[in-house]
Amino acid sequence: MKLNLDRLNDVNNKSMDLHKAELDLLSQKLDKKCINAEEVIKDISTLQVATPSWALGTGATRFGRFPGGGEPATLEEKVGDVGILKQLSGQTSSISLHIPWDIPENAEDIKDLASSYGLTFDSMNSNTFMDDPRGANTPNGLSYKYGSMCNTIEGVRDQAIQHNIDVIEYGKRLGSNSLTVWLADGSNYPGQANFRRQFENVQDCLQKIYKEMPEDWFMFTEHKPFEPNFYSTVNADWGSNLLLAKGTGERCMCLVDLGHHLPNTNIEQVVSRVIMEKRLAGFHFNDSKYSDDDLTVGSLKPYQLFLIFNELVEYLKGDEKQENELAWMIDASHNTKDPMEDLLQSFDAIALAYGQALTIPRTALNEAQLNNDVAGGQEILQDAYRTDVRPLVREARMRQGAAYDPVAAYRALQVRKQLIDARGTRVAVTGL
Ligand code: PSV
Ligand code: MN
Repeated sequence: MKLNLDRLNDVNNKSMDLHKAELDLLSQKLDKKCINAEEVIKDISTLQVATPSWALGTGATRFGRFPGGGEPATLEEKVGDVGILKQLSGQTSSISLHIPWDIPENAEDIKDLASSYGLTFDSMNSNTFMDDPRGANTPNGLSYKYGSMCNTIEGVRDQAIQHNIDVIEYGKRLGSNSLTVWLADGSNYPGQANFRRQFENVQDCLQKIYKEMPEDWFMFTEHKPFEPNFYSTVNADWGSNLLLAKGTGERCMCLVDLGHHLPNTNIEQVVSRVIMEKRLAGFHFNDSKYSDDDLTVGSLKPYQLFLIFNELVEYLKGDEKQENELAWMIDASHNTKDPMEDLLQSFDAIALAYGQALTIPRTALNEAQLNNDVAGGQEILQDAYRTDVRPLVREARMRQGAAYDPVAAYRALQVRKQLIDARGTRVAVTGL
């Protein structure tokens, strides 16, 4: 389904007078700090965040699921939903697939369909953290119950390697250029496994998969300290992740999922360290109060998100570059919200944090730091964080033909109702 853009323009036009006045005032304010609003708008427009194929339906906890209507039941419908998100936000132009949740049986057709919406395929996610009921990720018929690449049984490790190679093959046909590997591997009880043996097994498997990647592909490994294993995970933290990346190859990078850190971890410093080592893959954005809550980006800790973007802007505006383009993706789940509304809120939060970080006067911040001006450095950051940059984000969106306020437009255009009319109230969303 494609939206009628004339109606979108009508909705946008209602806010145009106020928008112009706010944008003008903000541009003047930024000018005083020697920040060019035009440049910030352009930078915001170029930040495109991938939508994960598993986020388009209502998520669940182990206590149940409360689906809404009109959810996508096929990969084709999921691609259509991302097309709508692109039209409304202007901030997403790619889709990230999880295999075997979303197997592109006719990869070339799916690629063509996506390109008719202006979409491409982002990183391919393999899955050896569960046994697919159809056996789609267990080609040798062996279980991942006691881990995949860490497993003591060679046949299970070979099967996990083969699954990842299969995922790379799908990705090649879709035009992707990276493989994301998140492993549940670890142990639930002390004594269950040998830490070192598990790590070495995983390292060995990653090296074998790496050799099968095309030369222009990148591998992203994603760390997580717990869940579904609760005593230990093999790739538990950024240090383990960096060791694995370095032990695998030059094009193996560390992915940072914002929900995969123990409470109070200084994530912005983790980001700085990984950038220093030129190994940052990019992000799985989400937010959390407790752990891997997978909530809307910026809904709980927007200041932390801003501080992470402060590190990113320092990198993006600096001279020392990594080989890879950073990968931006949302990894969230929506239990009580319309998934599309939730995703629109997340795109907005990412653009806002980026916009705020772009308005930090970096020379002044650097001087404050060199002079040990503690309060001064804090003032500079907080001033940027407390600046309402929404007019810049709205302008960036509208210049791409998208919405002034995406959630309001989604409601005004009755998108969910149209989807329910077209698809019914069925709940057979795949991949959850
Ligand atoms: C695991 O918690 C994770 O963050 C990984 O990225 C998975 O691929 C994704 O969530 C979906 O389960
Ligand atoms: Mn993730």
